[in-house]
Amino acid sequence: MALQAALLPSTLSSVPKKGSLGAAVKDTAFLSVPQKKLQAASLSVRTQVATTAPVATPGSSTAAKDGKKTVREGVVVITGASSGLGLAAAKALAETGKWHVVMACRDFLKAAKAAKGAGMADGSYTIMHLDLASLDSVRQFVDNFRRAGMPLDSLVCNAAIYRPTARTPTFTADGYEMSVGVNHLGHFLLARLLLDDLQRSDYPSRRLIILGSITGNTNTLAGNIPPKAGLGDLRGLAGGLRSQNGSAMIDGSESFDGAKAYKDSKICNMLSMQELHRRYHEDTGVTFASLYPGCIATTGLFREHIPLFRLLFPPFQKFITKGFVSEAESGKRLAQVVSDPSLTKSGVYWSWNKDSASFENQLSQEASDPEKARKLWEISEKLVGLA
Ligand code: LMG
Ligand code: NDP
Ligand code: PMR
Repeated sequence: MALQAALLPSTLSSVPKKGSLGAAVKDTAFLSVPQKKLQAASLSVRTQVATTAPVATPGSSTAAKDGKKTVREGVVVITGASSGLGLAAAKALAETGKWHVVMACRDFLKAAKAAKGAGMADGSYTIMHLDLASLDSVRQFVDNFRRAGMPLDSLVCNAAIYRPTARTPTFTADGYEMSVGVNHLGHFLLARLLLDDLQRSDYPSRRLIILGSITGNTNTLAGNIPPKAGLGDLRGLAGGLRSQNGSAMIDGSESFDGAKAYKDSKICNMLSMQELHRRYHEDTGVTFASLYPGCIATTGLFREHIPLFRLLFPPFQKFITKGFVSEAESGKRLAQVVSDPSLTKSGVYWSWNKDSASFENQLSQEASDPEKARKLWEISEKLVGLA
């Protein structure tokens, strides 16, 4: 991690100055990073990652020569863009030429390889280090992002881990159970901090998107496959999700279940999106959304599942449940939630039907319980040091 963090400024320094953007870049804050440090670091990764500052200063974007308003290139931050859905969405957005993608990833070199492997054009993305298993890293990411001088027009909280067979918990740097720590708490802090940046953006439609899932919703068949999600009265979370003198499970149960911890974290994601909507949509105009992109049975999410599962799960979803979607298709769906002008409604949990048309889906009772959302918000604020 230290190596990746050290490499970070180099991506900023190796910006190819394309066309008029180059001049704009000079005015932005990010060149205020000490030059010596930049030069030293840039040598090592210049060939791996090329980045470009996508826009001039915020607010300078809409005047065109013919008097018509044109929308400037947007900037979207996607967490966990080094594989699966995040990578596919990063590619889909970058390919439109309308978005510069900030890939917020824990493994810098893996992300660089993934972007190249996916054929993403140099200059269409920037990789920045973010390890959601550390609240310090989240804060550092926010600092680094701000120092880079880019506006923030859309944030996608996509990264996740799933530990389906784990019977004992592992913990984040801050001592919280890993699945909820990464999938919910890390993103909760990130979203809260970057909300200011979204608010400052002059982009026509600013969005904050948090991935949900069908398996966290008990109003579906998939949500009824054991172990079922359920936050109970949040006593385990309130106790700090630690094993000693408490529980690593949100509902306070004594035994740890990695599959349930993941599904619980997805309820947290969906509740957080709605609480953000209630607290901030009206005042900020930011659109808050969640989604179930379909069952992307081939991603790295299942890397820790037993081999038999990994073998049978894709054909099972393809031919039996018909819930399967390819990574490319799921990437298009997420890209739609980021940028489609028709998906501006806030507080919505999006899903897609058999014809790949988006619709507003219903969340389970628990995943839409405002009282639980408020309680979750208050406890999470304490755990991440915001209250
Ligand atoms: C559990 O294990 C862990 O134990 C638990 O701790 C937790 O981690 C949990 O939620 C996570 O996972 C996972 C899994 C092991 O256990 C189960 O899911 C139990 C159910 C398995 C029973 C399968 C019954 C299937 C019923 C579907 C209907 C079948 C009809 C078959 C007809 C065939 C038609 C040609 O399970 C596994 O490892 C494998 C589970 C994978 C999904 C089940 C796949 C079953 C069918 C296989 C079909 C293959 C597709 C062929 C497609 C041909 C199409 C023409
Ligand atoms: P992948 O495992 O392919 O991608 C997850 C990403 O999260 C990876 O880039 C991974 O990084 C990153 N990540 C994991 N831990 C951390 C961390 N501590 N800090 C920063 N990044 C981290 O899974 P998917 O693409 O399938 O999942 C993406 C999202 O989609 C998740 O939110 C998941 O819940 C959701 N989802 C997935 C479904 C599916 O069927 N696959 C269905 C419904 C929702 P690295 O590459 O370094 O491992
Ligand atoms: Mg599930 C009816 C359709 C359906 C859908 C859309 C999913 C999605 N699943 C469905 C049905 C079933 N699944 C059935 C009938 C079974 C029993 C065989 C089943 C089993 C199953 C397992 C063991 N399914 C799983 C697992 C996992 O380990 C995955 C999981 O729970 O991850 C948390 C999973 C999933 N099924 C899905 C989706 C989208 C997942 C994984 C991803 C997620 O929610 O993020």
